[in-house]
Amino acid sequence: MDERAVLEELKKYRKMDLKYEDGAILGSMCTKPHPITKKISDMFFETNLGDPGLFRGAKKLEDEVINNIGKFLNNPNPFGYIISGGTEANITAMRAINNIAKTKRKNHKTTVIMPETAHFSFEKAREMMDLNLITPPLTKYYTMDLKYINDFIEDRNNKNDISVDGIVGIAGCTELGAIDNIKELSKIAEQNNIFLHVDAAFGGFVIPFLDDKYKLDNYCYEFDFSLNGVKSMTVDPHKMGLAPIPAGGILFRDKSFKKYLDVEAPYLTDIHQATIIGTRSGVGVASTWGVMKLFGEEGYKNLASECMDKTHYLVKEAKKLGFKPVIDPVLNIVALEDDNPEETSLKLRKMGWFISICKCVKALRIIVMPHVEKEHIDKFLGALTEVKKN
Ligand code: EBR
Repeated sequence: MDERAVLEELKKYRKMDLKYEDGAILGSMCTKPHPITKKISDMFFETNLGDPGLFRGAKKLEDEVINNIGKFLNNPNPFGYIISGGTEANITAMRAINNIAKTKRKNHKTTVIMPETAHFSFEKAREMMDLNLITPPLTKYYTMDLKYINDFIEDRNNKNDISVDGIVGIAGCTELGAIDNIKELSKIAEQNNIFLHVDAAFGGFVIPFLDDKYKLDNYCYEFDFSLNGVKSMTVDPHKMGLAPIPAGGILFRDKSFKKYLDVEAPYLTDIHQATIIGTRSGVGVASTWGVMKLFGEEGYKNLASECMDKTHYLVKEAKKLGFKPVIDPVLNIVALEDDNPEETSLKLRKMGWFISICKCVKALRIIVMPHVEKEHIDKFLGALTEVKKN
């Protein structure tokens, strides 16, 4: 095939894809990347951070991006990487917890407490590392029950039983946007010398920029490295950071955690490699750097406010039509109660609307990403009303 024919053929496939700007994608945490990232992707498309000595500029950018993200997460001295996504970031944190646990005790199954609302990437980590996952009950706000955790740890300590190695708190859970009480989890983690990982894959680029007027009394919005117990955090530029895929982020409190991730990599320019993925593109790094410089704090604040305003609009209009949100919106995620979410979402899909459903509660889930406009919300609610009538 000649070049023109190849491109023409590819266009046919691309046409089959949904487009964010059409507003039918209502269940995704990704969105249309900022336009500047097209030019940046072009500039960095052949870079490979798997061998950083060859791409020193891209590597320097990665260090700068990690520092820049660290700044808005109150960590002046972070260590980390821009990797393939939140899945890899969470598995990386579990690797660190598992390897730290192994230095302390042999023949011990690494035990990690995390909520039922945790993303399924932790299930992959459990399977890979044979972790023992403990899931405390949820409060009515869909956060982890702190009393259960305290009692569980105390009970283990009293019995001199296998101790807890890690706790995972979620800052913006996938299904509902709820934020665990990271401040209290941090205290528990510090008191008991437990590693606390925060999954802020979604919330990491929202919560720091959230105006106080959107904050609810029932949640604690402190979630970052200013809390001493927090040792690592997932924060994804390819979600609310407007970077193109792949750009997930993993940050550790400092470089002392690197040794728990490093494997020897004798044939590379750097003789150790800490990331799970070997060969990895520098596009996400450079794009994240670019959007963050262009947008600045002000830009992300405006973005968070716009999404939250549209979220409240959706809830208000949905209520008028008789739909009930599971919780008041904590972030730009809405879950509407539904007696048969599987069936409703399938019917909506047939009408061209792509929402998702919750697992922890019977509900339809809508993520009000930057590409979702009020006119899309109106049309969607019209379609939902029609589906529920029939
Ligand atoms: C949702 C990702 C998603 C994206 C879903 C697009 C549907 C789409 N969530 O069409 C948390 C709190 C998440 C999450 C993904 C991940 C994994 C980790 N933590 O590997 O980048 O909500 O998909 O992130 P990933």
